[in-house]
Amino acid sequence: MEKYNHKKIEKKWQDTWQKEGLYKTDIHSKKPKSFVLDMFPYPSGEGLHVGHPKGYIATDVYSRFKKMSGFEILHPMGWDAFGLPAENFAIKNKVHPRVAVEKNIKSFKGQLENLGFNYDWDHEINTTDPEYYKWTQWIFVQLFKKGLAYESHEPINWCPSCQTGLANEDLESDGTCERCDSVVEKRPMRQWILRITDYADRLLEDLELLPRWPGHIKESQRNWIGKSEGAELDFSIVGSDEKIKVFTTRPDTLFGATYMVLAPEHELVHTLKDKIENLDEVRAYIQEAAKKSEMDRLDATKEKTGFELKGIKAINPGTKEEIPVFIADYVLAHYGTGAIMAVPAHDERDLEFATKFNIPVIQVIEPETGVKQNNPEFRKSIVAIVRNKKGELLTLDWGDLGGHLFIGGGVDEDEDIVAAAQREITEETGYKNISLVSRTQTIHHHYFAHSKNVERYIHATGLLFDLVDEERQETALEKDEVEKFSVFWMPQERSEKTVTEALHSLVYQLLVKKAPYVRYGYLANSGKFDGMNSEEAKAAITKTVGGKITSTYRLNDWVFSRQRYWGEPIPIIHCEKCGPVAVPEDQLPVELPDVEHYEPTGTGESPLATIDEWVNTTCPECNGPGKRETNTMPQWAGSSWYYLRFIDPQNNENFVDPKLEKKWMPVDVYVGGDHAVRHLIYARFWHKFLYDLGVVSTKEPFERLEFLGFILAEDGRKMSKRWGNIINPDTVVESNGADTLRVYEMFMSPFENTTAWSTDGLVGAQRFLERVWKLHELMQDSGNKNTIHELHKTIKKVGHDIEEFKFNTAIAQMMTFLNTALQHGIARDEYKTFVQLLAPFAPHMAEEIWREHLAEPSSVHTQQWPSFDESLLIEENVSIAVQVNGKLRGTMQMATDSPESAVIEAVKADERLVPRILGEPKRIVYVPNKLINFVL
Ligand code: ANZ
Ligand code: ZN
Repeated sequence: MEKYNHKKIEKKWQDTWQKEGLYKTDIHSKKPKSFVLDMFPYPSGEGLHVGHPKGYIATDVYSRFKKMSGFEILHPMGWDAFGLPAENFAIKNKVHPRVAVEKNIKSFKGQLENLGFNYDWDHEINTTDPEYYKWTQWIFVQLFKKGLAYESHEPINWCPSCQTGLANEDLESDGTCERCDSVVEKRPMRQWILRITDYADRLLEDLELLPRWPGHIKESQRNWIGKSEGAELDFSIVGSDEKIKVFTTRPDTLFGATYMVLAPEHELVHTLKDKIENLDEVRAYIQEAAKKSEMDRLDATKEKTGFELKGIKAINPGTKEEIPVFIADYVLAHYGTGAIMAVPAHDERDLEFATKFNIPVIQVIEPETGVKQNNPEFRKSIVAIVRNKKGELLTLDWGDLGGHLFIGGGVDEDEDIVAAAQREITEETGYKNISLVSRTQTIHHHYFAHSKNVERYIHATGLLFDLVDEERQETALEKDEVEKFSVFWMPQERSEKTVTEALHSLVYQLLVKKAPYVRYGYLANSGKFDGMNSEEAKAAITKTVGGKITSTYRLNDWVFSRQRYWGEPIPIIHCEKCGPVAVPEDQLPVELPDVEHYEPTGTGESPLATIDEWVNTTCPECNGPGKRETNTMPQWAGSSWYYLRFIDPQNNENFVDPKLEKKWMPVDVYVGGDHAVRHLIYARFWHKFLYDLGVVSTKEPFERLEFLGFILAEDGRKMSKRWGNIINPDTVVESNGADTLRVYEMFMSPFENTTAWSTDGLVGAQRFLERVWKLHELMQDSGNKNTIHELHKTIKKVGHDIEEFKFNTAIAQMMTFLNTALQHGIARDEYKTFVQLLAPFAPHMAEEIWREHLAEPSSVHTQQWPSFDESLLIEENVSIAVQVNGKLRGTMQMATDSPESAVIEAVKADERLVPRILGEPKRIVYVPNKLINFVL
């Protein structure tokens, strides 16, 4: 028999499949459907490296398996080809982006075809094709008509190097441009914005409808949406009808609001300018703030800055007192209402600011610690921290009784709290001369006192003392109690880690670290609300002052326009009389005109703005003169709905035929390894919008999501031109074959893991295939029972594992089978079955063996997936060692996985063993399939 030679077979079968139309999807088929989707690629000029196809191989294996299992499959491929990278590539290489994209698509397609994928190219789409973006524009028009697309002039992210506005989603976590790493500025400019925040709640809640999405992806989406529940409260301004609306998560702290802060961009700063006495200062500060990135503004390590708006006072609606109003850049314009009530006693940023500007700090929340007990005894107590001149703190080590604590004790009836603390300190440590530095308010502490076996609820007060001198007296406690603990001076940082008990560590935080108390508790200094718990007080205070319970989101509306050439034109005409008007639907698409220079203008205008004959048009409403919108859509527009177009890419009347949409949606499995947040949030948003329009039938587009791990270079780094470590799949296909590459990438590690490429691993995959090839020579007339048994196990496991995206263990099982077959021989029928199992992974080799070696008439890829026989899965007997008190007394033949009771029964029925096991055993130890031990 000829040696396995991938070069001879791979191209041959690719051509045959193509000719036979093997992978045509019958979109109207009556079979159950399976829509298997990859995150479609952006056809860059660099082509694919071996990491890229990993997901495509997985969907190819999966969809081949589904097809063999009786499903009609839709497994399409297309191109996400608008956007900055294509444009930058084109500018750099001095070719028109359209030409560059066409060329790149051609080479991508060639690379993919080399790998033997089962795409039906009749369903190919390209987001830059006017017939495609006509519908992207159509969706925009619908958004516009529903008020979900609006113009805004607010400052947005501007990348000075890419010369375009960017959405928050386009920034790295440090706030720089994801494309070029430039520091992004805030620049006020005219923008189109999509009101994605209207969908924030549903984007969040409907994650519950997605049990087959990985938890970490749902978590990233939740964090990105960042829902905060709280209230909006209005503060009036003295001598003005204007009000300052704040968003707060802590309306319970209202009585502690001793000042307010507006974001520098807040419009009230402008509205109130005539009253502001220090307007020059304020204006200069506003300009400074505009230059800072959001990350800088949020950076907690930077000193807080701001200016008081002199001449302006607000009224705290709780206390009715006048409080000052500041502008400061730690308040962001785009979060909540862009204004806050500041409560320095209970918020870190506010405390830092208040300390710097000498603003009063009023405690309004008494802290609560510990776990509430059922039937507690009430007490008053103190926690005292004594600090020496070296800054060390006095601690007691209670060992097993309570670990490390500061000094604690009860307060006697009528006893003064400070006196009680001094008494305890002297009693327990002997130190006499101390002076009070500071104290906390009442802390509500719940605990169970183990030593006394009682439940306690205490009102504790924390006190910090400085040690005046070392003078000590005999401790007053009886001797046996003294020995329960030892006294230590501990460096401050160490005590922070060592004293972990809730109450004591809180006292340390409040007094030594001077941290504000930021959690919930009981109200104080809050008039009639005193004594209420935070939870109740939030509702009660909001109601009393006429506020409103609301939520706010970290998610901002989607900045949707780019000042660049290579994108979908936004289908809007500006008319002096009618304002912005949508291009009538029958005039879509608005085609991207050819320009001489598609480089960004740098003025904040798109290059389209220079083409007068394109810009000047008539207003569809009044027939007066109108000007076309010259901004284009961001890269993420076309990919927000492309899966729908895959179903029905040629449709001229509709973006998808409604019947076909009902039949094929949702996507059954969606596979990708990037865009955990951005693309998936945008697509879910558009889908929900289309659902509301009644033009799609499902609430969510992607039923199941499989997230893949990347392939790194052999050196463990990312594959990149910069490191010169890129491996091109074409080279691997040439040297080892597509089937080898496919099997290797599926076998290298669990699908979701990121793994380094290994040439040894690749060679291992090739050996496996070569051995499969040679099985033919071992074919015998009749089946061997070991081989049959292993085969049925393999059918079961491979099918199950492919369904679960556990490709590596599926292949491992095929390897096990191969060994069994090599050892015991294989009959033709078993070989046939095995080749069917292999077919999704190594489609070329499987087809060659199937049609050429086994002379089967039709393609292996159209065969029914093999079924397994449960009865053949049962293992042969196993031999179980029978022990008495650990000594071997015999062996038993039992069916594999027999339950303990069956083994005991069999032992008791065995005449040879009975005399050895007299009497009832005390204990029986059973190790399934191995041994049973009777302990007498
Ligand atoms: C008063 C208050 C008292 C607050 C207190 C906190 C603690 P999260 O949880 O992240 O949603 N805030 C509101 N809008 C802001 C803005 N535009 N820029 C900066 N900070 C803003 O944060 C909500 C809290 O952050 C709000 O609740 C507000 O401060 C502040 F003891 O109001 B809080
Ligand atoms: Zn940039």
